[in-house]
Amino acid sequence: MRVLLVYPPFLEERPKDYDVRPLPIGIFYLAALLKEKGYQVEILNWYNLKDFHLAERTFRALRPDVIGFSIFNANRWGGIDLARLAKRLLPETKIVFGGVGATFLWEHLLTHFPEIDFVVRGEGEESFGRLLDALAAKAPSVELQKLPGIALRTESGPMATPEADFISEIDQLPDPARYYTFQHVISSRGCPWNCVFCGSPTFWKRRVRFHSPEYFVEQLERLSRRGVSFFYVSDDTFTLRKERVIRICEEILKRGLRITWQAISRVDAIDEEIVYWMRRAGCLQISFGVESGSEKIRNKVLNKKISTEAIKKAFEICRRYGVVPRAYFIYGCPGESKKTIEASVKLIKEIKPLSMICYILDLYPGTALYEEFKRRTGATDDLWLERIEDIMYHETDPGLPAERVRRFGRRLHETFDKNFPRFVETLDLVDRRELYPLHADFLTRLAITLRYGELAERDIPEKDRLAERLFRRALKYHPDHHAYLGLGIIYQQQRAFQKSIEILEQGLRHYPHSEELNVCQAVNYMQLGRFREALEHLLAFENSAEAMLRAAACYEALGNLAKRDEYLKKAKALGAKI
Ligand code: B12
Ligand code: SF4
Repeated sequence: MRVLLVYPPFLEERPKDYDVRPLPIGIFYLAALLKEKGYQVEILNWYNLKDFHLAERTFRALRPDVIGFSIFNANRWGGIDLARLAKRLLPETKIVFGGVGATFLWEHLLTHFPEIDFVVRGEGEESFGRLLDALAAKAPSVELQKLPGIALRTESGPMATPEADFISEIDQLPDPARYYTFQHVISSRGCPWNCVFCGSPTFWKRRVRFHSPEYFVEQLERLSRRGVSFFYVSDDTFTLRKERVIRICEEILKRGLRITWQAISRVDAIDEEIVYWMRRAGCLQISFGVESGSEKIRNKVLNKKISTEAIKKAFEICRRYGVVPRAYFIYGCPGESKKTIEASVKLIKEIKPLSMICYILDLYPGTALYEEFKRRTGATDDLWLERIEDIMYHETDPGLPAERVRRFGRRLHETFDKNFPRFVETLDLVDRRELYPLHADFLTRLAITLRYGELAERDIPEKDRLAERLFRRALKYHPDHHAYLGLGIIYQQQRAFQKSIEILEQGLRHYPHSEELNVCQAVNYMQLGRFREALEHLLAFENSAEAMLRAAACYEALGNLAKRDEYLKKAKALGAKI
């Protein structure tokens, strides 16, 4: 049987699509299991599909027996539109919706959209596997109605079968890294807490199941052998079990994996020892849901259950160990006011995050907040018949006009941007010798993020001066290659060529064969008209189109046209566009 798994397009186009581009992790788990069961599986990441003719051609060419759509709230319509198209072209093909966006809206979806045949509710592997087996065996509807964990249409209307049990040992699932390459990974499923805005408690029923450190690190190793060197560890709370996290980190170090990664945690689920091990094993950033500076909003309204003290402590630990603490804030909450936003502003200034993301509170089916909204307003799931991605809480609260909420958002962002230089200048890294190279790496990365990464677009004052100081500070800990290069480039851009030459000379003492340092140095000499010295830094890099091109320019300046042509030819052979 041929199965097509599709991640359908989102309704709205985003200026930055890094949040929606990655395929949901679950798709890889599903596909790996189906492959091992002998099904032919194909995955299509159509998160930004615009041309439905492409979908039409694909459906016609592949003629899948089953198409499974992975649904979030925001790509629900993309799934419905594609399902409609598929059903028109291939009426015999069974359409299955799964994922968090389908699980809680199964009744709505089956009631209003005849093109959807089944919804798989909750954890997908076993339920989908059983459904496919039954479809392959052409089981009649009465048999299908006995399969746990699904919903389907019967003569009397949509019905859900009893809930399926969770897979007891998730290590038994085939490792998707055997078949696929991906960057988002999870080492556990579920979260014991119960925040009202989050789908996890209802979806995973507050039970947490863990992959063993061996399973997880084996997966990382498989992926890293295929060239993945950075991972998003996307567990709801990666650090739930301290001993396990430390074992994972030790295993990464034991296997000598040269990887970096980031993780999600809670402020009350980390301590110094965990952060120390995570840093040593390549962790660059830990994200924490801080949500609000107002205790009332955080703990009463959102039910986050974390204290201000715990927040401060977690951020302090990360800052001392050279791990970027990222703060997630939510605004536009019930009871939000200037006062509560000022409480967030105060907290931001105190905890000094080095990265911050602010979301407007959304209402997702499956969350306690969404249920409360339905009770409060009498709304029903029919509201999803409108072509909208989601509903923001403030749209349901006359006390919170949109413009006011936007102002709140601006205030939070401005606070972060304006204070960021101080957040960086006050970093006080823990004095442990074995961490020195990592400290240098941390400071260098911060500087690079300021100049080229997510912070480059923010309105942070005096970014270049800050970056320069960070690079300099990094070099006090360790002769970091990128810090030398970063400084060399900054001075070069300031046209302080002699200064740039001096710092790059220092770098070249440690990394004489570095192409980047040598080419950057050559550029300095070229700018000063010292072409022979520039050539000394270029000629060794016979495999670099850029070095060969610059060498040709040097020869031209020196009047040696034969050599110029020789090097132009070399550059061309290496792919340089001349
Ligand atoms: C990691 C994560 C991310 C990562 C995505 C990593 C990735 N590639 O998956 C990032 C940071 C990119 C992200 C982004 C966003 N996320 Co997110 N994210 C999560 C998180 C914390 C974990 C998801 C996860 O890995 N689960 C574990 C795996 C095994 O489960 P799964 O992928 O859901 O798949 C299983 C089942 O759902 C099902 N299944 C899935 N697809 C299909 C398809 C078929 C055919 C079948 C049969 C079954 C099936 O079977 C799978 C295996 O058991 C969840 C919370 C949670 N705990 O679920 C929120 C969550 C999914 N995210 C959420 C949101 C809102 C977003 C954003 C829209 C945020 C934003 N404002 O921009 C974006 C965009 C959506 C997107 N592409 O993910 C919401 C979704 C709410 C909703 N109903 O739509 C959640 C539930 C959190 C919440 N607020 O409640 N997210
Ligand atoms: S927001 Fe985080 S801590 Fe709260 S229930 Fe969701 S995953 Fe757990």
